[in-house]
Amino acid sequence: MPVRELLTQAYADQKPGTAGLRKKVTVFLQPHYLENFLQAIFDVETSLKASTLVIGGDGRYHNRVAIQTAIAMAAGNGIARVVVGQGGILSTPAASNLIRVHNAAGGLLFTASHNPAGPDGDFGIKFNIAGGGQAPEALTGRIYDASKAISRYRIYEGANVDLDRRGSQQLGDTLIEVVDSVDDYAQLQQSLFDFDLIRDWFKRGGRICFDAMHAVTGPYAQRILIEQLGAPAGSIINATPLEDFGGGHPDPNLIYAKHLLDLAMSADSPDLIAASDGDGDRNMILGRGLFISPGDSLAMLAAHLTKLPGYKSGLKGLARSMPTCRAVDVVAKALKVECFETPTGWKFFCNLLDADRLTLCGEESFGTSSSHTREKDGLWAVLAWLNVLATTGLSVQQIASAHWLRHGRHYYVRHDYDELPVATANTVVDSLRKALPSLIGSTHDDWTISQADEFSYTDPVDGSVATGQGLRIVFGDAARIILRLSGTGTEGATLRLYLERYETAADKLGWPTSEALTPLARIAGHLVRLNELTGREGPSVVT
Ligand code: G16
Repeated sequence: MPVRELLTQAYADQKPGTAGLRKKVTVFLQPHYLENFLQAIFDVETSLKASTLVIGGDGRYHNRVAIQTAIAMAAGNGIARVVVGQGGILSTPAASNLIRVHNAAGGLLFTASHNPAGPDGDFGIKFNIAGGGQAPEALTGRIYDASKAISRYRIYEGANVDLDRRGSQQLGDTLIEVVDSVDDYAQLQQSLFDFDLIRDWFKRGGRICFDAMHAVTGPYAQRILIEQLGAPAGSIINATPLEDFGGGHPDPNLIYAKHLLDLAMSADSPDLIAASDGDGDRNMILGRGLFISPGDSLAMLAAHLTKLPGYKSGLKGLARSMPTCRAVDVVAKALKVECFETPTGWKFFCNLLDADRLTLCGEESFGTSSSHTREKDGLWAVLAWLNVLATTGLSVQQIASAHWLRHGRHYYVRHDYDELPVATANTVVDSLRKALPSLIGSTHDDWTISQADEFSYTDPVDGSVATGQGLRIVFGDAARIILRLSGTGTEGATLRLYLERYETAADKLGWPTSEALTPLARIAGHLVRLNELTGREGPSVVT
């Protein structure tokens, strides 16, 4: 019998973080490490057996090997049907969409998102559920518990599926279908945006530079931007997906994609400059002469969204994660639609999307998406901006200036302290948590602290409660300082400090962001004492 049950011993460190299990490749190379975690998923999510499972990854080092293992284990566990992206490639939003298109019971996504790849880089697994969203915490908790108790796993021995040939193959009782990685995703985007109008915009000389960062979005951008929308051939850079992402860090922000900021500031800047990350769910947006922060991008898209074909019927609601700046709240108020503040992690939006209470949502970590899928969607955001430019006939700069004049401007920055000893990170959080009650009512410069607490969230749909979701110091509408522990690092602990300042007066809308936030950074220095308690001179990364 090719299906065998093999004995194994559990690993204790398979607790999924904000977006699945992320570890160094070397950790995943330990004997049975991947198999144990996959078996925990198959043991817990029994609905997979009679149904379809979608499998794909962002093409990073170890992707193909892991996908062969996952297919062999799906066959070993009697899954009825597996749909896998050709070459093992599926961007995260494309995989979420495929789960929906095929009415699958779930999907296995092999990615460590924006983290570097290669033999010394990172690897990861995300389990998405029926409907396409990330597994909720209760489920990942059960998978983690099962992973600690594993003593055997089931695998179809000797399987070697041809991942490059589209079509069906049989593995025991399991049907394996290799599908085009882009088709369904491109079709979905076409149903949401005015492709004719965008094509005309390119014909009239509109220019884009999209950086695929040698990661998964290359083939998606090539098909949609070049082949379907007629953007000039040179509009995509770093378009070829590479196993090590070309040695780069496919995290589109002002540090790792500084060349895009330089391009935006140059005399030859295209109208729209954009990038996506390793697995295609993040986006970065720049216009001629300016960077649009993720929170601003969310707010500006919210203000224009109903002009786009897929959203003409109106907005059900808007949402942002707690540390994301409150620009979208101002738009929601003006549009008289509900605005939700959720913990960090896309899964928190999914319940609201499934309950039809949300149309658009986003996070400060360069994630934006809508009700069309259950993951953040990098190329979707780029297409939405293109469609807004084509529909309004305005430039990014004009859209931003008019937006700030009408709604005010939220200056925003994030300071990351990476790879801290876990105990040090906990000391910083614990000492601020203790100090919070005494801060309420105190005044710093011209700002008075109106609220200081630890964010917890009661899901409006199912009533579940998420506690310990970040510490916040709120100065009314004027400013916020937020501190939270990242859930996606693979080494030590990462602390994130977020600074937000709101201005409405016309003469205060054009400051450089770093200048606008200098006083708040000084106040955060006193209150949070990050440098003092970590012994660092400053953050590792400022975005
Ligand atoms: C993941 C999650 C996002 C989250 C981000 C950052 O994104 O899907 O919801 O905002 O991590 O999380 P943290 O601040 O905890 O590191 P991705 O793109 O890494 O999958």
